[in-house]
Amino acid sequence: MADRDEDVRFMAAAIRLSRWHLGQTASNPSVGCIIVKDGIIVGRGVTALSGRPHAEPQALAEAGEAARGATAYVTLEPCSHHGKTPPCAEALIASGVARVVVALTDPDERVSGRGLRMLADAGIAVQSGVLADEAESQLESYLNRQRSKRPQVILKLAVSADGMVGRLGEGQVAITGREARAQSHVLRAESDAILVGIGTVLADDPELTCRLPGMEMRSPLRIVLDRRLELPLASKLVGTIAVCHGLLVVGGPDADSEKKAALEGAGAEVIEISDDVGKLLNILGERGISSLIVEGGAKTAGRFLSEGVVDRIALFSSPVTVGTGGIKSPITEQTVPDGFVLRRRERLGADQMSDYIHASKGH
Ligand code: AOF
Ligand code: ZN
Repeated sequence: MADRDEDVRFMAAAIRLSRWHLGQTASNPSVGCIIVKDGIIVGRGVTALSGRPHAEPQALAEAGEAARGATAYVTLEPCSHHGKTPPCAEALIASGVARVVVALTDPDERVSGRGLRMLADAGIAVQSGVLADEAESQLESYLNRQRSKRPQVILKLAVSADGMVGRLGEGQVAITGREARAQSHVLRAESDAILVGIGTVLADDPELTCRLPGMEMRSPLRIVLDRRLELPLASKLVGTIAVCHGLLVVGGPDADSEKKAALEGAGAEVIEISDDVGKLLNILGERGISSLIVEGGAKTAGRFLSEGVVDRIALFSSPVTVGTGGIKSPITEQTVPDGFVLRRRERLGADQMSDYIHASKGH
């Protein structure tokens, strides 16, 4: 018997479970699946690291025979295509589950409704749309890529009380505190890629990894816009290639071949494209990158904003004052561009984080 409260409760649990691998499953979305028999969870699965196996076969394996007659809660429609693994809809049918509850249909053109139809044709009771809004915000970067073929671009800025992002010639200036830093590392852990301009690398020598205790392996793909391939081999970005998810250096078409060979020798991937943000986003979308943090500096941030490709802004504001020699932020809380709507504001120690989504790109 379908019980609306129970459906909402277990779907909420499946959505919480799916968050665990957010940012770790490209090009796949991180999906959660829970199998429930007589009100008890008998199986749980979340899309595995790197995207396979999918959530459902893992939850079914845990449930074993208990899946017979049970209800499966899945945050995204089970797939119907023979990809690198057999269709999850088939696995659900074979397991003998009586009912499948889904939050969202899968916009992937290989699926889009076929998974639900396969289940219904096999005599399984199917319901979709349970906690759809919550699942949509959990899967928003994947949905964004399915729609635009590009990653969701998240501009992350830490701005001082006097509207600065740093100070000229001083390397990294502490603008936000410990809590805000931890939050920005959670954002890194949950995103597929992170990008900076070469100016920031030369000034700050950032690592761009996730350094939360126990989550060090969750660093995103790091990307540097570096037209002339000036990235030093002694930089932290190059020095950490072996322990991270890689480093992509985006050079211009006339980049020096010796510098390219040296970077490749150090383990970086170098691509050469014309100075075109849109083109880079298309390439990242094709590679299955669903979320990209743009983390600096002011010039790169300004560029992504003026090209109109920013989908989301994570704006950290601090009470610290930078004063003379400050590098001006392209935006502050007072000058967020038209079209962005605030969807969350959080106090983090002495700082504040505002999460803005572009009205035309949100859900
Ligand atoms: C599911 N369960 O846990 C996930 C699904 O390349 P493949 O074969 O792994 O297929 C990728 C597609 O599978 C992806 O675009 C999306 O449509 C779906 N993801 N489906 O049934 C899952 N992660
Ligand atoms: Zn599947």
